[in-house]
This record gives sequence, C-alpha cells and structure tokens, in this order.
Amino acid sequence: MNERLIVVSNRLPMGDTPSGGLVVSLHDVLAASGGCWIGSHPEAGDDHGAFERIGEEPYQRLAFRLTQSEMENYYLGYANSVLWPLCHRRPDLVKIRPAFREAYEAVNRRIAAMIAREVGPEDIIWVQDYHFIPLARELRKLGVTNRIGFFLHIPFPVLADLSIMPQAETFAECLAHYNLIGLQTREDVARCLEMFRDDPRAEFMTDGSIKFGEHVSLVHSFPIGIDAKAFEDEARRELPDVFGGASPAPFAIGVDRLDYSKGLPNRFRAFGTYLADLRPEDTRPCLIQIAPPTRLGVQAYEDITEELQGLTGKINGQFAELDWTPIRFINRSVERARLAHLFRMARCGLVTSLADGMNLVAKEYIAAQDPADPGVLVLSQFAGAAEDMTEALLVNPYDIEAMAHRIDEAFRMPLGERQRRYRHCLEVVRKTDATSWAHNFLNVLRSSLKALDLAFQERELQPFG
Ligand code: ADQ
Repeated sequence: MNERLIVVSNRLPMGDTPSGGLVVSLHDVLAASGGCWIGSHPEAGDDHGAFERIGEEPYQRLAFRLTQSEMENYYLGYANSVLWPLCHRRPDLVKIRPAFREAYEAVNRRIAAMIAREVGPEDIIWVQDYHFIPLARELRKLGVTNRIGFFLHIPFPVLADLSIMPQAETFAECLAHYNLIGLQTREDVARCLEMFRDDPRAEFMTDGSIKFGEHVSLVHSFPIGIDAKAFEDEARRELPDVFGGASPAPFAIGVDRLDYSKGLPNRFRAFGTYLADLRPEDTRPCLIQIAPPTRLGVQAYEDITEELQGLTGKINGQFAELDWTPIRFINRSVERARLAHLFRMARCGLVTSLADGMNLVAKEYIAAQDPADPGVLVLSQFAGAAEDMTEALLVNPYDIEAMAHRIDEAFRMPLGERQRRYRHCLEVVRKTDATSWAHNFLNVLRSSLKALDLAFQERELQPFG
C-alpha cells in the first residue's frame, strides 16, 4: 500500500474552489497524493465515534461534529481562552476551568481513536495547530507508530508563561510525541528549545534532535506563505469601482480577524496621532479597517469590539469633515478579489500585531502591489513575517508615536525607495510561498527522520554534553 498523507485541522475547509494559502497548498499536496483531510464541520453527522465521509475526489474529506459542550469547553474554552492568549503573551486573559482542560483532552482522545481506525501502515499524519497538541500522544497510546508531524501556526509561548497552563508539565511531553515539530520562525524554534532545555526529561542529541523518553523529535522553522502568484494575478484583475464612484483620497488599509493579538486599538490611536500631527495644507488620508468578528462568546473578543467602536467614534468625532471620514471600520468579511483590489489601491498596509505567528495579510498586501507604483507595508516587529521581510517599515506596536511617524513616512516615501522595499519584500513572499512551506515540511518529515531512525537503531547518536 502506498503512503497517504493525512492532514488533521480544527476546521475542514469546504467547497471545490479553496481560497487562502494554507488551504490551497494543502489541497494541492493532498490532491497529488490522494490523501485525506480530517476536520470538524458544523453539518457533519452526529455519530460521535465515526467520521462522515464527504466526497472522494481529488482526496477524501473526513468530517466530525463538535457537540455544543465541546464547542464551549474545548474550542472556545481551552483552545481559545487558555492556549491562544498564553501563546500571544496575554496571560491576563487566560481563563482556567477544569471543564476546559477535560474537554480538550477528551476531544483529542476521541479524534485519535477515530483516526487510529483509518490509518494505514505507510500513512504519514500532519497535525495542524494548537487545538490538537495532545493528538500524537493519544495516537501513540493506541499503538499508532506512523510518522506524525505537527505545525504550530501561532507563536510558541515564552517559557515564563508556560507554567500558567494547567498541567504545564504535559505540554513538552505532548509535543515530544511528534517526530517533527514545525514552527513559524527561528525565534519560535529558540523558545521551543528553551522549553526542552529547561526540562530534565529532555536530552539534546549531537545532531540537534531531542530525545524525550523513547521519542525523538526535530524542531524546525517553516515560515508559512500565500499562493503568491494567484494573489498577484487576482490583484491585477480589473474590478468595477469598489467605492461606487466616490473614490477616497489616499488611504491606509488594515485587514484582520477582530482579535486582540492584532493590535487594532493601538493602530487606531496611532492613526489618530498621525492625523493630529498633519499640517493644514497636507492631504488627509483615511484608514479603511476590515475586521470581521470571530470567536463570539469569548468575553475578550466582545471587549475588543467595544473598545474599537469607541475609538472609531472618538477619532471620527474629533477629525471628520462633512466630506471626509478618517476611519472606516467595517466589521465583516470581504471577498478575496475585492480585498486584493483594495490592497493594491492602498498607499499603506498596516499590520500592527502585538504577537502573531506569521501574518499572511502582510504577504498578501505585498503580492497585490503594482510594481510601477507600490504602496508601503508598515509591519509590527512582533509578527513572524518581520523576521524575513526586513525591508518593510518595521514598528513597535506598543509605541504609538513611533507608529504615527511610520504611517507619515509611508505616505511621503519617494517612488524609488518604495520600489526598492517592495522588491525585497516580494522576493521573500515568493520564496516562502504556501507550496514551498508544505513541501519543505513534508520533505523533512519524510527524509531526515529516516536517517534519524537509522542512526538511533545503530546507536550512532549520542546525547549532547
Ligand atoms: P490568522 O490569525 O487568521 O491566522 P493571518 O495570517 O493574517 O491571521 O490570516 C488571515 C487570513 O484571513 C488572510 O488570508 C486574510 O486575507 C483573511 N482575512 C482576514 N480578514 C479578512 C476579512 N475581513 N475578509 C476576508 N478575508 C480576511 C493564523 C495565525 C497567523 C498565521 C496564520 C497561518 O494567527 O499568525 O500567519 O494562521 O499560519
């Protein structure tokens, strides 16, 4: 039997025309290998112990349904009220409830049991993100010996925050059950290695791998990207006037899920400061902020929505003219073609996350620009994207004044400098696209681990130090 790739993610992407870099690239590798994608779907059947099969071509989709209680305790609870704030350096927002942890463990056990019945001896399993950290441990308990890789899409937590987590000692142990731990950036890798270094159960081997009990793991960074070519093409397509004839003055754009990690209040404040510092004769750009709500039902998300509505009202009240509104805050999602078009029209793209795994919007903004007259990306130094996109205008999103200056600099930047910065960023976007991300991860999972297994069998590797 041939090797099949099994991808597991929290949500199963639906529809025949996938959009979004991650979905497209995984769709392509799965289609090529005839693999299968496992994930939750709200309309899946309610058989709690078996997947619902949705289509066979070009790969299988296996759906499971989360119960109301699992949604509340596992998804909104442990995943998004413990792990998400902890990884995004917001321990103040962590909500610890025994029911959250129990549900998280139980869902991982349930899905592992369902996967164990599907998996063939040659299959490799690729688990996505923080919803499924214990999945490999549960699969191993059921006797699954296949290669299992894990990719964390969000920042790896800092060591000092880890002890806030319920049963913190199981975090490193759960990760160690994966053959490959993939992270977004080199900084994430450093934080992960620091965690293992701090754990007396972990041994560092001479080749950089980590031995933890009987398990050996590699930790490596694989910066995720977008389908750059498709986005460049999308942005070039002519669209009917998106502003219905009333095209605004130059504008800056922000596109984010409405999440406290994205630094939206400070972005709005910086834009207000920038406006306050303009001279009367200066053109006054506006800020278009598109931010659809997510994770409804978690208090922190309701709070940030209210804060932004208040700030928008305040800044607009202070600066608006009869024919000009400084901030257009659009609280819903926008179709991709329109988004690409807006990115291309915007003189400045604002990504001001306080913490962010990568941030694909930064890459989409660059891919959408017109090479003859590109806009400028203002990028938080705390977004993973900043590690390689060093020619964006990097900012500290906690420093409002500095951000206001960066916005001013972006709007005044001469064409030559805009083009130079754009070309550098575009090279990064193309080099680290979604396809190379998936291929690099799978190549390491397949090949270097074979060598590792062999070396261990032949007792060639020795503990380090
Ligand atoms: P997210 O936190 O969702 O992803 P991001 O990387 O910016 O953040 O991806 C968001 C995607 O959704 C982009 O493709 C964007 O265009 C789209 N999107 C956002 N707002 C939208 C809107 N209003 N309308 C339409 N589309 C919208 C997590 C991590 C990131 C990491 C990704 C991928 O938090 O750090 O980069 O996973 O690994």
